[in-house]
Amino acid sequence: MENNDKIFETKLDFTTQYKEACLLELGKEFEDCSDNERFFVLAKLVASKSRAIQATSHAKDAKKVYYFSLEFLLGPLLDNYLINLGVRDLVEEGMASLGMSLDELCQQEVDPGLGNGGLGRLAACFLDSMAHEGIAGYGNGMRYRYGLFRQYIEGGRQVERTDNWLANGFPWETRKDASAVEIRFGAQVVRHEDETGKFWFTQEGGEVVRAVPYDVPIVGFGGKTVNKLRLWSAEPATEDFDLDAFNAGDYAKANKFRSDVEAISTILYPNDAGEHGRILRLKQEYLFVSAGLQTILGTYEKDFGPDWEHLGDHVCVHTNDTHPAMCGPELMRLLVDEKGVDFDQAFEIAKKTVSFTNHTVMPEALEKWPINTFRALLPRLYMFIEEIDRRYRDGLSEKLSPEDGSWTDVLRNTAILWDGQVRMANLSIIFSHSINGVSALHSDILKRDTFKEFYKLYPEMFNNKTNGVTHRRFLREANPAYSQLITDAIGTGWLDDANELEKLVPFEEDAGFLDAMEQAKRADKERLAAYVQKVSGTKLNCDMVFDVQVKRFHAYKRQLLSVFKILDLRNRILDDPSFSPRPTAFIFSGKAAQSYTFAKEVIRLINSLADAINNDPRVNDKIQVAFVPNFAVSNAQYIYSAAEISEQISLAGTEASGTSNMKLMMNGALTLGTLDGSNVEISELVGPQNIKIFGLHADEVEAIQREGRYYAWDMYNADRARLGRIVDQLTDGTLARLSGNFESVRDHLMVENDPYLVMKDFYAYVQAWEELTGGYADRRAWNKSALHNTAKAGFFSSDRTIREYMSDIWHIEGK
Ligand code: DL6
Repeated sequence: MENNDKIFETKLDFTTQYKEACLLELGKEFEDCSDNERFFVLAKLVASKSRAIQATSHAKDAKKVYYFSLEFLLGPLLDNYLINLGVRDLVEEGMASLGMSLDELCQQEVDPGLGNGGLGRLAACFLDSMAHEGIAGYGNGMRYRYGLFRQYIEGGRQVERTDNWLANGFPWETRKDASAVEIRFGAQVVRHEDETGKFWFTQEGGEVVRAVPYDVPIVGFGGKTVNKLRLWSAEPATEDFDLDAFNAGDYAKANKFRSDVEAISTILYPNDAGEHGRILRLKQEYLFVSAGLQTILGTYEKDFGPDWEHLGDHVCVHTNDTHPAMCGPELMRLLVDEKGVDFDQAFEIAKKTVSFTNHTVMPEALEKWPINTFRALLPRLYMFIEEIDRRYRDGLSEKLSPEDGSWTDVLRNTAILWDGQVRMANLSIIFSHSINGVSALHSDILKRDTFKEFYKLYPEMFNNKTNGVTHRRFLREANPAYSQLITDAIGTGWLDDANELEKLVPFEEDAGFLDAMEQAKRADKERLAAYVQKVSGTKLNCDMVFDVQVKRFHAYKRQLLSVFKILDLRNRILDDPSFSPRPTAFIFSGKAAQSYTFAKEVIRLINSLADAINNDPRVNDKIQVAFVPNFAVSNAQYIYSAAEISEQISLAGTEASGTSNMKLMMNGALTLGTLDGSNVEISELVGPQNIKIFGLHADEVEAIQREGRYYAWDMYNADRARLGRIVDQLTDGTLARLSGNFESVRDHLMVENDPYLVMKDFYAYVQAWEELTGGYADRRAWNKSALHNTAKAGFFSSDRTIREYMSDIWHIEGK
């Protein structure tokens, strides 16, 4: 981009526009604005300039991709957009001339509370990459008033507080009242018939909600393409205020209708244990699906007229997991009821338009809704689902050969409606033309296990798209010092094309480069240590290895296995003070779902372990433990850049892909992992000398589970002195000082028979850790391996992943 194509031409141009914007936005001089106001004005200025680029980014007839996701874990945007627009240096200098540091200004930005975990962050990476690839790729999601929750640690426990992320406003969004649409719940379905016998249905009555969109610009690297993320908010569609109740002093009643409706977009993942929560969740899913599709059809009709037959040639609707599973039937409903398309044709159009990604093999995450709840809330939609399910059942017997098993057995696993439930994964598959997993191993498991009956019936629909992450955020932005080093060595081309990181390979023999890399890592470790001290009070020793496990807390991810290793090290140091493992700081971060008791107990366990170890002078010069509260995109960026070991230790066959493994390897951390998810592909790419793999393989896990012969007590009894001792320490007071023992964790292992085989993988894990850290003293060799990890990380850029979606699923060309 020439400088005069940029949003600010010179430093002076920037400061002039910025100061004017302060006056226009706030009626104040820059000097009189608070730091937060300064951030707000700058973000608004960048947003409005980005919107101007958006207006001319695509030809009218360009094929459009709509990425439907209940989560978009965006992270702070200002720094990222300045980088993508190519003006970060200029703005930094401009800010300095105004007496303020850009870094400090960026720290004013809060993480938008629009996501939760892996699938949500993946969606945000995909938005970045779609804009980078120059396609018209738009996000469609929900605008939650409150995020998941803010995590605090009190007495070692996770405490959840409201994430009021909108408290100071969100400068990136624009409310689009003119594009609001209506959504109807609980209507009466009325059948009409004319004298020729032609019939149709309408929906009458029920609760009508107004879905109002807020648009956020998505700025692609290079500043040529700006797309948008459309987020829906629920508001009452009709007069919502009960004046009589208000005048009678019943203010709650006066606002009841409004607050009932607004509840739909109040919070991400309402607790769906009870009927109320379930209805709210279903409303949320339907609202963003229907509102998004209504907009899509409106735009299409404006561009192409009512040529519905060719919708799938111009529009792709991609569904991120099962939350948007209603896209298929809702698209049919809109086409049939509102556009007059024939039922069979509408099904063909929906199938051609919609595609689906699965992100988990955990059974509890494969959504199901009680038919009664579903039908009462969405009666007309349900009619489409029921009819398609009926036709699927009808057609099945012809497709089955004798070796496929019985018709009933296949239906038991593949029908949409079964056992009083609407099964959203089956709904997604039956209404899509493509289903993909997110790593090679995961896609294989989908074919041979999770969806094996579907795979037999429709093998051509199944494909793999190994995840990726945006290296511009997770390397360039997260790790400025290392990025500068990379750019000095190989130029800036890697920002545009991550495969260029491969050009770093020759530097693996360059002692000067490796030393500089070590210095950059040291500075990143110090930056993280300062942050950890501020937020948790733990003072990390930067001479230690920084060994990191950051991700959601879940039993299958086996943070508990890390605890076992750390306790084992502690015990061995105490038993034999001459035992000298490589001094290591173990750093954890992540949230547990509010209702997931076991995962919350593991968080408490880690904090208790930190308390026991960090305060014990017999061990704390050899090991330390830190828990970083409130894991979010913003603080994750400090952690990834400072990490030296990346712990990826889920039980083989359980983690769909993982993406922290990619972010960490990019930043030169060496993976210590099982052959699970995309660790398998990382291992193939970097080679065995640059990764440490241990533990059971997925087929071995399957065999153990199939045979049912694993018995946790045998493990315990076979090694009471070491493994058994660790189990005992969960309940014998060793870790109880902060807030008591850990009976339920012990029961998970000994009563529930260690479902994620922690004890089975324990020895291999400790040995692998010792071998890996044993190599740390040879700084040259370690740094060489670390650099090799960065050099091979190009494959894990989400640009590559998106290009694969474009060519194989969406059939769309990029720039
Ligand atoms: O595909 C993104 C991400 C994977 O990397 C993780 O392995 C997987 O656990 C995660 N899944 C979710 C929740 N799934 N559901 N439903 O975020 O997806």
